[in-house]
Amino acid sequence: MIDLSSITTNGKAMYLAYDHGMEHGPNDLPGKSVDPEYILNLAIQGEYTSVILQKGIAEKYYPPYKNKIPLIIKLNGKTRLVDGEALSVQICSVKEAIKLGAKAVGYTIYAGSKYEAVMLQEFSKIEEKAHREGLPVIGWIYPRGKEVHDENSPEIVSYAARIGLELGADIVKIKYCGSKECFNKAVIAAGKTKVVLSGGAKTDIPEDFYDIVKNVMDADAIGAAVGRNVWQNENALEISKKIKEIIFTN
Ligand code: FBP
Repeated sequence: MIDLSSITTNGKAMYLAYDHGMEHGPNDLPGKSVDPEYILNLAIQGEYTSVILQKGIAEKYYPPYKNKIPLIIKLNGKTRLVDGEALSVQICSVKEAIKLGAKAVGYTIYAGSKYEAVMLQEFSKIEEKAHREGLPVIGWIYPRGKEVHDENSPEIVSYAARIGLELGADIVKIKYCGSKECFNKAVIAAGKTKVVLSGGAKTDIPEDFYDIVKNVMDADAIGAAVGRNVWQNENALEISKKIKEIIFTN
């Protein structure tokens, strides 16, 4: 088993996700959140167990923060400017990620897309290389495609979790399926692969998001990777502290 201690604290994970500039575009980065330095400082002050970046931001902004907050590099990416079935290809190697200071790597698989074979294969190769170096691999498993009618349905979320286990991911990052009970089924389906929540779009009020985090922790997830629900809010630090309290002392 790969050691997860460099990206967890007491076995719990609280990741600040910030790959949205590529995935969604800067419209999703309001106010101060467009500045990577603001995010890195927030990750430190909010005592996240890691920050998730794409390689470009890591290269230009991460060096002064290297010993202050662990880094997870997302190895693939896509923009929202392409129509049709989702394909996210590798844009950073494991070697490059290690050079940039990554303590773990992540990769998104759109299971159900007509291109899923490309992503399954790339993921496997990445995993082999990362594990050889002792680096944990996190699978963002997001079923998406013609046959996936509701990517938040309990069945699909459990399926995503199971894909992570079958592929050998150390951690699987999955969407919320609506309740503690269905999320627990997904955690069970993931077996020895650890599960973190993929935060999702900003909720109307932070309390609704706290309830989601509470439910996933009650469902035996190890934590959450959160982006928009934190830094799209003006009081991002306060929200981070609350999330931390739920993850670590729930
Ligand atoms: P959020 O907490 O903002 O949902 O971030 C999690 C994440 O997986 C990001 O890493 C990624 O950029 C984004 O969601 C992708 O969201 P989607 O493809 O569902 O729009």
